[in-house]
Formats: sequence, structure tokens, C-alpha cells
Amino acid sequence: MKQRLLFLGPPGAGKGTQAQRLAESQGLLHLSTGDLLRAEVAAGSALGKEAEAVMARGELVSDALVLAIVRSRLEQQAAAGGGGWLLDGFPRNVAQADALAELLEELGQQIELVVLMELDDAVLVQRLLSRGRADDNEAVIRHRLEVYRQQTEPLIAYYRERNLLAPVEAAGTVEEIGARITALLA
Ligand code: B4P
Repeated sequence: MKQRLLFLGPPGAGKGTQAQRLAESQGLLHLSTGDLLRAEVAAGSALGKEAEAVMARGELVSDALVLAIVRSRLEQQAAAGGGGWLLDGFPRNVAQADALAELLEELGQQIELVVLMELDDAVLVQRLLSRGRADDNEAVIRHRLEVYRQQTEPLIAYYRERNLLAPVEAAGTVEEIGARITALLA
């Protein structure tokens, strides 16, 4: 079973929903950069203060900040004896992907699969509007989709060239999509 995974896809595709489910059932470390940043915002830390306005605009938080968060978590896990992990919402641009590759080389680890969750824009917008998080109003959602197309979508070719990409249809029930993903991990 593959156990070092990335979840890639547009905002609202259900990365967080599926990642949490899979991490629980397979005993993987679930690292959601979105959740970790929101926790910093809620705690009112210096890092959270820096991230808050950027997230509210639907833009990407600085690479250095996100990388520091991911590095510390993966280093901690490796020091504690290693294990599987699932990175959800990271990397989000080519610079982050290159930095992740360097970090994993240092740790002697490799990505085993990149799950690409694919869904139509109309459904994405609808899902996010019904979620209603602070950054889920229509104008910000449209901007997040644009940021995704410009900065994150190039990662599809990046990971396809490395023979790691596994596209998944992200329409359907949570259970149906979960079964499609599990089938890719064998
Ligand atoms: P994220 O927290 O990563 O959130 P997301 O992409 O908007 O949502 P996701 O795809 O995880 O959807 P979810 O499962 O929640 O990013 C938020 C912000 O954080 C970014 O805009 C950025 O500012 C910052 N950030 C995060 N990572 C960063 C990085 N690496 N670099 C820089 N900045 C970063 O699902 C969405 C909704 O759909 C939910 O309400 C869910 O219940 C529903 N849903 C899920 N599956 C469904 C299904 N099958 N059917 C119906 N509804 C479904």
C-alpha cells in the first residue's frame, strides 16, 4: 500500500475531506497546510497574523512560511521513527514542489503517489459557498480558482513527468470518491 502521498486539486475539490478520512483509516500523518495556517490564525501567533490577510484575499501565503511548517512536521515524524504521510494542499506551486523534493532527499524519503482531484468549477464554487468559511465568498473563491490555475496547475505536468500522477473524478459521494482513491493505493 502506498503511504507517502500528495493530494492536489482546486479549492473545494474535497482534498481535506478525503485526506482526513484516508489518513485515519491508514494511520498516516495528515498535514493540511490550510488547517495548520488556520490554527496559527486562531492562536493569534505572529505567523498567523502574517497569514490571515493573505488567506482572506484567497492568495497563497509565502513559500518560506509554509515550508517551515511542513519541514518541522516531517522532520519530527522522521526523528520519531518515520511512517506514512499525506500532504494535503501542499505543494501549491513549483517552488514549493522543488523545496519539498529537496527536503525529502535530506530525509531519504520519496513521494509514492500524487492524487489529483478533478471537479468542474461550477460544483467547486457551489461546495465552497455552502461551506461558508471566512474565505468562502464568491469573489474570493473566483480569485482562489485563478491562483490555482496560474500557480498550482503547473504541478500537474510536473508530477506527470515524474510518473507520479493519479487523476481521480472528484464528483459523487464522499464514500464513492474515497473508494476510487483507495483503489489507486494498492
Ligand atoms: P485549503 O485549506 O487547502 O482549502 P481548500 O483548497 O479551499 O479546500 P479543499 O479542497 O481541502 O476542500 P474541502 O475538503 O474542505 O486552503 C485555504 C487557503 O490556505 C488557501 O487559499 C491559501 O491562502 C492557504 N494555503 C494553504 N496551503 C497553502 C500552501 N501550500 N501555500 C500557500 N498558501 C496555502 O471541501 C470543500 C467543501 O466541500 C466542504 O464543505 C466539504 O464538506 C464539501 N465536500 C467535500 N467532498 C464533498 C462531496 N463528495 N460532495 C459534496 N460536498 C463535498
